[in-house]
Amino acid sequence: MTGTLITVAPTGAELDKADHPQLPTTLDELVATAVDCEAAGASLIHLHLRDTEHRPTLDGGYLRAAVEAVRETTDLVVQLSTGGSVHDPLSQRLTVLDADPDSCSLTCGTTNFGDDVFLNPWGFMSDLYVLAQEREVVPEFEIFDLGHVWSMRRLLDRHGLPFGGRVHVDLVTGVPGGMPGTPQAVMAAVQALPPEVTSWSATGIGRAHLPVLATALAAGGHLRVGMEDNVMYAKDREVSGNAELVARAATFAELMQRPPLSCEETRALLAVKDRRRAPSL
Ligand code: KMH
Ligand code: ZN
Repeated sequence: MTGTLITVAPTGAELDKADHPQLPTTLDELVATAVDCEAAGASLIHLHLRDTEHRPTLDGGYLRAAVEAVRETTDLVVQLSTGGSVHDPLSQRLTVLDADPDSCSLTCGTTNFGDDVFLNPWGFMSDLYVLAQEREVVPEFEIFDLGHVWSMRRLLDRHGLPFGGRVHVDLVTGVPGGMPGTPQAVMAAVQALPPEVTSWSATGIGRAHLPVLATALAAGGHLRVGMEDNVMYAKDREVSGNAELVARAATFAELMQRPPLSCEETRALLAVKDRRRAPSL
């Protein structure tokens, strides 16, 4: 069994800065979070951007600035969300790849998302997948429900393997409308994954956070943590920041004899293209 890829999803598109002042929403806060989380054991960062009013944005200027700043200050694999917020139009979600990330999320189907709908019709998934192949960006297949596994199968059948040839899946459990954050749901999805899958991680939203983390570690999966998915460290105690969640995940991983992967190991695991600037002599 290998070490553990720890992804941090520090911000998301759903929480309000006013309710969670420690949520990293400015570029400076994002960079500081990225640096702290890398030191704590993360090797991949899943980014959503916020504008000057701390509202979710897919504006290319914000996306590019964040990709460049995180790449400049850390060795983390930089993944941009193409999910955005439930209010973002599909056409704008496709423009995310213009910011030249190492990786992008690719959700494998429409799902109810609380009172909203997170829209991912087949045509959008298919266009995004082919665009990622053309731009040499490694997709992370986001599975919110069991049926999404079959949509991923359909993408692979129709378009072949992603750039780099590795197939990395993230099971997002506990969204109201998706599969529950239980060991049983995680294992049902894992057992349904096609043979092309080379690695998988899992996250549990809210109180599913720890049970899903423990299940993934025990079953040979990798971890995703962060304030996008969970803001509670314990009952009645909110997290001080993202690094605290990464540090706890790293401790669990160490205890399970699957220590955190370095950024270089994660780059190899996912076969991302190296877009970092060569150091000047
Ligand atoms: N914010 C959610 C509607 C992704 O990043 O690709 C979608 C999401 C998934 O967070
Ligand atoms: Zn996201």
